[in-house]
Amino acid sequence: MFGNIKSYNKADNKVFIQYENIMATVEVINPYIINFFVPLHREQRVSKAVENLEVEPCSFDAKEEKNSILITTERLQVRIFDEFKVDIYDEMGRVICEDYRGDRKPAPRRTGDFKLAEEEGHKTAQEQGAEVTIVKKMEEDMFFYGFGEKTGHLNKKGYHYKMWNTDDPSPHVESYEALYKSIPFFIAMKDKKAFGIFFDNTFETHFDMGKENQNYYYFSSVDGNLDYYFIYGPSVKEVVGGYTKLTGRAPLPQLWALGYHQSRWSYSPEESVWELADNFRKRDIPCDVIHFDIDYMDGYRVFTWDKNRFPNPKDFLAKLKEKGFKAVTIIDPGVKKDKGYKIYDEGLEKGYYATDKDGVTYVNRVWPGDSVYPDFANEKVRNWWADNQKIMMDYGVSGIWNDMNEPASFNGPLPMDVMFNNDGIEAQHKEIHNVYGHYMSKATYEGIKKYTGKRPFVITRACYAGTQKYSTVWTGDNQSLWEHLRMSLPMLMNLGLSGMAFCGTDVGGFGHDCTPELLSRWVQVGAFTPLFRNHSAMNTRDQEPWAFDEKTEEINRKYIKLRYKLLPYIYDIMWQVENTGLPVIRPLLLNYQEDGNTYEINDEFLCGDNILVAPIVEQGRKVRTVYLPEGDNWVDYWTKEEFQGGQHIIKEAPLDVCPIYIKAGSVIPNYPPQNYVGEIEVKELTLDIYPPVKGESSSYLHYQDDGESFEYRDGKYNLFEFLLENNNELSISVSTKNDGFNKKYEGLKLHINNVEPSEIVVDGVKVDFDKSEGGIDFVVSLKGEHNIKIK
Ligand code: MIG
Repeated sequence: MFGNIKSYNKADNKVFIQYENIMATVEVINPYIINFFVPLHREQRVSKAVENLEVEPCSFDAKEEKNSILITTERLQVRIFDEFKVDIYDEMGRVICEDYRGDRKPAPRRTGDFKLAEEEGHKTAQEQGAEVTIVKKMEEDMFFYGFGEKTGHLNKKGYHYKMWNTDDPSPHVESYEALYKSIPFFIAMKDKKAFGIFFDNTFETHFDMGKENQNYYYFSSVDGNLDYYFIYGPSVKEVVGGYTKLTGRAPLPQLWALGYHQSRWSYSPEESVWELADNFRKRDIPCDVIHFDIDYMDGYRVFTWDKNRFPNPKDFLAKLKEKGFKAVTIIDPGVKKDKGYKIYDEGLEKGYYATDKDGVTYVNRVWPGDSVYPDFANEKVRNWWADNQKIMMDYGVSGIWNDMNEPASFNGPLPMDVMFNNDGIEAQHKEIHNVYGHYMSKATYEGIKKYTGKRPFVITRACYAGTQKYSTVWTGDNQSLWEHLRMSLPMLMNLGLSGMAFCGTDVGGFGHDCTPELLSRWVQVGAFTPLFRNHSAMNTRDQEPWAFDEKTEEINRKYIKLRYKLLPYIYDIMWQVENTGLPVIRPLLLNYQEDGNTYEINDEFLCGDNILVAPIVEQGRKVRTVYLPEGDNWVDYWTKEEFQGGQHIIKEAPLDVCPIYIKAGSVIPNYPPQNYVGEIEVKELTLDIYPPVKGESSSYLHYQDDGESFEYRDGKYNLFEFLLENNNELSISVSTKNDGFNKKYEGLKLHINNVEPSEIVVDGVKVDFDKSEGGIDFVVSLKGEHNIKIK
C-alpha cells in the first residue's frame, strides 16, 4: 500500500519517512508517547480529541539501519520498516509491540452445507471496505482493557468491537459491538507491562482483539487518516495518565454533582416533583438533584417549558433550590422544524443546521416530530448553542442533560453524506457522527461556564475520546436486569480506564421493571459510582428508594447516607482525577498490576485507592468469595476484621450488606449526615482511620474548597496531609500543604479503628478519648501542624 522506504529526515520532534507512494510522519510527543501518521484522507492531523497537544521538546535519535529507520527516545526504540510496519521495544531492547507480518487468516466458519464460509465469500475487515488497517502480533498471555462503554467482560481479549455511536433500545448484551460512545483507545498488557494505543479516527472504526485469529489483533477504519498514538507504561496508571494527558482530564465537578440524583421519564407536571421532593425530606433520604426528562418542554421544543405543567418555572426552581434540590433538564439536539419557534428560526436564518449533499437543511424525525440537526462541528454553532444555555440558567436550572446525540433519529439513520460545515473544512456525517455528541457537550459546557461562572454539570449519552473534559456520562438505556447490574461493573471500569472518570449507570435499570432485591443491590454499587443516579423509563414500575417496601427503603437510605458520609473522600478522588486522569471506579489491576490474579476480576472494583467494593450482583445470593489483592492488608468495613491480601475470602452478605474493604493504612474523610450538599457547614471533619500494618507507614491527602467555583485554580483551596506511621506506637501527623480557602474546618474528629490505647498524646499533651465501635474517638483543633501519638 505505502511501498518501500525511499528516504527520511528529522525536523523538531518529527521524523518524515518518504515511502514510494506516500509520506508518513512519526512524531515523538514525549519519550514515551509516539504518534504514527499517514495522511490518507486529509493532509493535516486535525484532532477532535486532542486539544492543545503538548509536544515535549526532547532529544531523540533517528538513524538508518539495514532495512529500517530506528528512532530512539529515552524510553523507547521504534523501528520503522517498509510498508510502514512498526516494531517497538523498551529501553533495554525488549519487544513491547510488533506489527504482524503474516497473512490474515480468519478462523474457519461453516455455512449450512459445511462448506468453508471463506469459499462462500466470508470477508475479513480489510475486504469489507476498511481503508486503514493496522495488524499487530498477539502473544498468548495478553490482556486488553479500555474501549470506553462496551458490553462484555473486563478483559477484551477475543472481542470484536465497532466504534459507531449507536442508540439501540433492545437489551444490551455481550455480543453488542457498539453502543452510544466511541472511544477508540485500548490498553494492552503482557508480562505485567502495559501500553496503550489511541486510534484517533472519528469514522467508523473496528477493533478485533484476536477474534478473527488469535495470532494477531487489528484496528481498522472505513476512512480517515492513519493516525494513532502509542503510549508506553509500563504501568497501566502511566498509560491512562498518558492518554488523558493527550485527550484531557475530567475536571473537578461541583460537590452537589456527587450527591444522589433522582430521575425518571418524566417527573411532570410540577405536583409530581413536589411529591418526589417531599418524600425525600420526609423519609430522611438525602438527595441533591432531580432530573427533568423530555416532558417538561413545550412540545419537545428545546429551551422551552410547558406552561401548563410548569406555569412558573423560575419560581418553582427557586423554591426547589431552597429545599436543596438542583434541577437538571434534558436538552436533545433535534430542533423542532416549526416556523415561529425562535430557536428553529434563528438557526435556520444563520445556516446552522446540517444539510443534505445539495445544501438543503436536513430533516429527520425525533421527539418533537420533524426536526433539524445543529451542526455542532462548527464553532459558530457551538457558540450559539452555548448562548442558548443562558435561557435555562436564567430559569434556575443547575445542569444540562444531553441525550439523543449519537445522533439518534426515528426515520432511519442519517445518510452518510449529510453535510457539516466543520469549521470550514466540510465533512460528511460519516466523519462527524462519532463526535456529534462530543461537540454538543462541549458547547453545553462552555455555555454553562460562561453564564454561571461555576463548574458546569453536563451529562451526555454519546461521546468520543476527550469528552471527559466537558461532561459526565451515563451508560444509556440499560434495563432492570441482573445481567445489566453485573455488566455495569466492567463497563464502568473500562470507561474509567478510557478517561471517562465521571460516569454512572441508571441505578435500578432504565427499561423493564425493577424488583426490591435488584434495587437493593444496585444502590449498593451506585453509592460508589461517581455519577449516582436512579433513572427509569416511561411505563416501568416505580423505582424510587421507597417504591417497594420498608426493607428496600431502609437499604436505599443506608447506602445513600453512606454515600453522603463518603462525599469528601469521593471529592478527593475527583480532585486527583483532574491532576492524574486516574478514574474513581477502578479495576483492581490498575492498583495491583504485579498481582496477576486481578487481571480478570469483573465483579469487584476499587473506589479510589482505599476502598474495595465486592458487590453482590446475582439474585438470591447471600454469600460470595472476595479476592483481596496482594501487597496490602484489608479491613472489613462492617466488622473491622483484618485480612492479608493475596487471598480469596468468603463473605456473608445478607441483602443489606455490600462487602466493602478498606485498605490498611487508610484515612477516609467523612462528612456528618445531611439531606443535601451544603445543608450544613461542615466544621468538624471526621477521619475514619485504619492503621497501617506494623512497621509500615502511609499518607493521605485531603482537599477542601468552596465546592462550586473555579477559584481553586487560583490556589483558593486547602490541602491537608495525614501521615500514619505504625512503629512501636501509632503516630499520626497532620500538616497543611496549601492554605488558600478561608472556610477551613475548625476541628478534626479522629476515629481510629482496631486500637486499644492507654493514652493519646497530641502535641505533647495527653487528651481524653472515647471508646467506640471497635476503636477510639477524639477531637483535635485544626491549626497548623499536629503530632499525635497513640500509645
Ligand atoms: O428515545 O428522554 O437514554 O434516559 O429517559 C428515548 C427519554 C429518549 C433516552 C434516554 C433516557 C431518556 C429517554 N431518552
